[in-house]
Amino acid sequence: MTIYEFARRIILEAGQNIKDKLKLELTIETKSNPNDLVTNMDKETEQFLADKINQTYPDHRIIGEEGHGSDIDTLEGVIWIIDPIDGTLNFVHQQQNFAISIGIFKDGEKYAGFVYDVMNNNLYHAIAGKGAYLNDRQLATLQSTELKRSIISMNPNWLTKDWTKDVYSPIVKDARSARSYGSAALDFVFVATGIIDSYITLRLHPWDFAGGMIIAEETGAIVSNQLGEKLHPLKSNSILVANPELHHEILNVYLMNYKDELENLHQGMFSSR
Ligand code: 2AM
Ligand code: CA
Ligand code: CA
Ligand code: CA
Repeated sequence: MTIYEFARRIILEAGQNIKDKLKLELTIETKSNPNDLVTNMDKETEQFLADKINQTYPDHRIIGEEGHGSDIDTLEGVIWIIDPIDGTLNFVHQQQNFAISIGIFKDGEKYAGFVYDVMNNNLYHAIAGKGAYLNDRQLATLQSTELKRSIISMNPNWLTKDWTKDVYSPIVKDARSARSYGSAALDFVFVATGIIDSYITLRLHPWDFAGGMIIAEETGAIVSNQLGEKLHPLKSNSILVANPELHHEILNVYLMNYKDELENLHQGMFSSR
């Protein structure tokens, strides 16, 4: 079995575990603020995946949102970057619209990405260089779109803060429409399938973007930070993902008007993971 086949098997098992336990009562704790939640399912799912990986590949390394690999700062060998539940608020409030995300890197190179929309039984997956799939269907290369004919995804919170509303409201204003799904991993794969044309957000961690980035890039999406720079698999960053023409338009016609402000923001926000 390849690492890809193994990953596909355990992410489906992890999703089944979540479905099996959905009726049980959750233990919910807060993290950085009262709206930043973590449940026992987040922790149990990360531990389930880590145990499986450790049993089969003891030399692989694991980074997860809920605590695995917080000391990892180099890229050699095989690294699994895991978000056990992306969209925890959706999980708690809706019991849907969340995903398990896994990105696998070999010596710093993309190897495979998985985003599993558990409640819809939709597994988005890709091996780098071999195309992206939704279940058994290969995803088409993205068509170019202009902003005025595009649907973008953005958390409306960015439009409520004095220091970000000037940057982002012109983009929302000029787009055909905007959406907010509450799961970064799903936003990436929605760009990959063409459900949305761009996803724009100011702060993601490696586990939020690792799997989705690998899938989206296989459909021709451009994934960068909001200064147009490549993402590092171990570093938090801002995100701009879109088809190539739209990525160029949003970056150059909109974000670069706020280049100095965005540069200052990045210097302040991303000194650590
Ligand atoms: P999570 O559900 O795994 O925490 C929701 O707006 C999206 O942003 C989700 O993908 C969520 O991931 C992520 N997110 C939520 N809170 C965050 C925070 N404090 N910092 C960075 N990403 C966050
Ligand atoms: Ca979280
Ligand atoms: Ca996440
Ligand atoms: Ca999470």
